[in-house]
Amino acid sequence: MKINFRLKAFAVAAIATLSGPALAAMDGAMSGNGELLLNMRYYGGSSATSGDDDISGLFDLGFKMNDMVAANGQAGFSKSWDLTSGAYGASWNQLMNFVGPANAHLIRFNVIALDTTDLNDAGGPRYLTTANVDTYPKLGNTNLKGFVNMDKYIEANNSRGTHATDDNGASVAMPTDPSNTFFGAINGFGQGDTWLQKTTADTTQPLGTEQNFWFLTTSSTSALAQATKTPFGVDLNHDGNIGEGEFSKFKLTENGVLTFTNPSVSPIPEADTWAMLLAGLSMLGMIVRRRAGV
Ligand SMILES: [Ca+2]
Ligand SMILES: [Ca+2]
Ligand SMILES: [Ca+2]
Repeated sequence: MKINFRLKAFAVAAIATLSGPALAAMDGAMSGNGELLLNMRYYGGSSATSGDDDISGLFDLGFKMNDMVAANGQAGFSKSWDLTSGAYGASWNQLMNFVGPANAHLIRFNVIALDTTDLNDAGGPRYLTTANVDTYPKLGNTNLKGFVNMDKYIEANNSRGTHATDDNGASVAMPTDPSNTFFGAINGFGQGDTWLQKTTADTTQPLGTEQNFWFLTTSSTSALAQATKTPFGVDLNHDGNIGEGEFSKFKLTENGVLTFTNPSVSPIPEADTWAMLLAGLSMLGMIVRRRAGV
């Protein structure tokens, strides 16, 4: 499939060259290696799309899916983003001022990355998403392939806000903005929280929440089989699973700081390490005693 992928990448590059300088700064699903994208959304009142009290924001984090996947399992790996300045600042301020301090705790966020190339191959389509569950709920390969329409939201936003002028920019949208730009009505129906009702888990949480992060891909070409769902984390106790205290975390604060953190190895030796140390010491003692002829 490597050759196939290269051909596809070449075709994409050729098209971009033909159509002049590309404004698109967010790498979406067709890039084969999408960037991490932060979504924020606030729905006022009882409707996500009416009342003129709804807003969403989309921030291009400028970090690629493949780099993120490579960092999975690396103890102590972390990254952080300041959303209050540079190409992000205007969108951050617009969204926070619109919502107001009293309702800031109702803003929800998720982080995603998309790759839909080789859609019909096992392990072809790949997605990263926050989902604050320790065990991912049932998710079939068919549902996962349905994530494909999430890319319409990225395409629709790629010429808006500072995405148009900066490698890693930001934009905000309201229900009155062009179709698909608003997180609450992507592709004209449903909402972004559950990726058009396909993720089977809620991928957004309120600001301040430490969210788990997941790598999702198709397990096989069987439509009915369960998708492969891999949590980001570090297997600190080497039991082959990511359990309590071992999950990587995405967190966005009301101050505009987004962090991703892998758990790090504890500097304090664990019980079995102490036991080994003691065993070593007592063995040394025996050797010393034997040499001394005690
Ligand atoms: Ca509303
Ligand atoms: Ca970018
Ligand atoms: Ca473990």
